[in-house]
Amino acid sequence: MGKLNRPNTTTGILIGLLLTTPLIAIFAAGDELFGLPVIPFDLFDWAAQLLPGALVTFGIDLIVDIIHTFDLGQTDTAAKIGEQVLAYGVFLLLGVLSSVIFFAFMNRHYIDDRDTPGIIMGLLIGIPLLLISFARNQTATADPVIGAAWTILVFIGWGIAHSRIFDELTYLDPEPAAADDDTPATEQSETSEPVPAKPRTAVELVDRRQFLVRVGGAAATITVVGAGLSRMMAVNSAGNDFSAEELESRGLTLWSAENPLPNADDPLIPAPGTRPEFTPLEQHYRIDINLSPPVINEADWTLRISGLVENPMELTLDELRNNYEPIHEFITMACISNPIGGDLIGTQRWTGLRMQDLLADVQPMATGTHLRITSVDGFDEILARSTIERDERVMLCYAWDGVPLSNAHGFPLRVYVPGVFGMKQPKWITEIEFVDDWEEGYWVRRGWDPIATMLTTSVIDTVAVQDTFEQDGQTFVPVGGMAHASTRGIGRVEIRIDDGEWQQAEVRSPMSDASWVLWRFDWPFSEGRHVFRVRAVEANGTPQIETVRDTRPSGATGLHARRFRF
Ligand SMILES: Nc1nc2c(c(=O)[nH]1)N[C@H]1C(S)=C(S)[C@@H](COP(=O)(O)O)O[C@H]1N2
Ligand SMILES: [Mo]
Repeated sequence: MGKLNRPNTTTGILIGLLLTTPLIAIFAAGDELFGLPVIPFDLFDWAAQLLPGALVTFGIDLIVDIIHTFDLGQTDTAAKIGEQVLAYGVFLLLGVLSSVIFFAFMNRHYIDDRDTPGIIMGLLIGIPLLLISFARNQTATADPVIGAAWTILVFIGWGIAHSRIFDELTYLDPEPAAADDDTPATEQSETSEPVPAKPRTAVELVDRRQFLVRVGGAAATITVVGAGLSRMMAVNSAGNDFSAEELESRGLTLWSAENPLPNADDPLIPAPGTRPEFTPLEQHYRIDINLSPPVINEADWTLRISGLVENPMELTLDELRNNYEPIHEFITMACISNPIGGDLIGTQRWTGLRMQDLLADVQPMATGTHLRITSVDGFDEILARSTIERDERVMLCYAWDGVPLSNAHGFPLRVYVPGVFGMKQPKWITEIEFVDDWEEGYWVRRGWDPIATMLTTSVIDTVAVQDTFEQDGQTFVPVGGMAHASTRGIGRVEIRIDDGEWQQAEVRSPMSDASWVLWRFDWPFSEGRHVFRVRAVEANGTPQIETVRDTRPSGATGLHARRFRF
């Protein structure tokens, strides 16, 4: 009689990779095509919330640092892609582990049924992951029952594939083992009981390698098709912004497409290569705790205002838009994780209602001193009532650049609090509860600054050596960039070349008292190596902090410098 073939650990790993890779592609395609849950993302987001805050923060810092150091493109996009790859990697590892355990189990227990073990395996893995997905997912737009059925079916299919592959690989080989058989004879003695297997006729026998190649081919096909479908769809549904076609189909027009900026008549022309003064929606950075942005259906959404108030309210988006006077403000927002010179900063025109107006309607009790704001993704922040009473700019915002917020930026409603970093400005809010004490918000519990005052910063965007001009026999190079002192306002911007004096740059007027300014300095060209430094001085004369300090816990400080050789 021939020898007994059983899949070894290496085969288990190989099969695990071959079966779990297409599984990922299937989930990605299901998301893009039908708004079905992406189990690997839900698992990752769920695990990230359970892990100690310090570890998560460390991970985020590390990703931002790596992107910045190696200049891997726009930080937020690169970071999300990095996180998604990590999420897929973790899922793949889990899948491979499951396969190895499955084959090890099957090798040791004889089960006289082909598909049942696989179905059981699919359920054992699928059901806990489905529960995690229920607890965590906010991206799926499909009916939850359909999402659940889909998830379970996909895992059962994955399990059955394991069973059938095991069945194919386990047979009594009528020939003596080939020399290059990758199941070494010694492996067999590891098991205590021999596993009976169906003898196969020569015709039924498929060469094992050939069989694995076939499985691999099928896996690759599913993966490529799934990934291709996701890519095709992702272009339309990234949720990061509205494409021109989507705007048109919804009858929307960007405010900026039809209106000049409030400082449009400022004569100072920015140096070529300076960032856009008004950040286009699709270029605005995105930072949040979700792998893909939550998707909220407007019809299912209300803002609930509860707690220590005389008049609790529940408002629809239409009521928020129509019952309160809309206000507009040009706002520069930055992430506390933005390194010096980083791209996690942008300026947009925010539209919403004054929180002061809302306060007048809900009538907080004397004891209701703080607002606990919660979001659909589990994010929360606390806001002092006195901040709202002091500053009429505190806003509940529902539009950017004249169109509804996109999913990525907090549809349907987000908060704006002047003077503080983005971590204090929840997106996708659902509830405001008046409470009688301050408490830590989401990122504060994870070790970041409880106040998170936005710091003064200045950046050199360009030393435009391609755009020199002559004046009085001297060649000048336009140098330009941005400076921002939050709501404190920029007093002046200064440039220093090498060890020279600090010299004043020309500064454009700001778009608002909350926006950045663009500056320009025409540098008298000289050959050689040069270091350019920039610093901002606030309106009241306070200079930008020069001490080099990392983003954690209160935001980065230090001066931006760029080196050039001409
Ligand atoms: N619900 C929710 N709101 C959130 C966050 C989040 O993770 N969840 N991240 C905050 C952080 S850290 C920043 S920097 C800003 C970024 O807003 P943007 O993505 O629209 O630029 O959103 C803030 N609001
Ligand atoms: Mo942030």
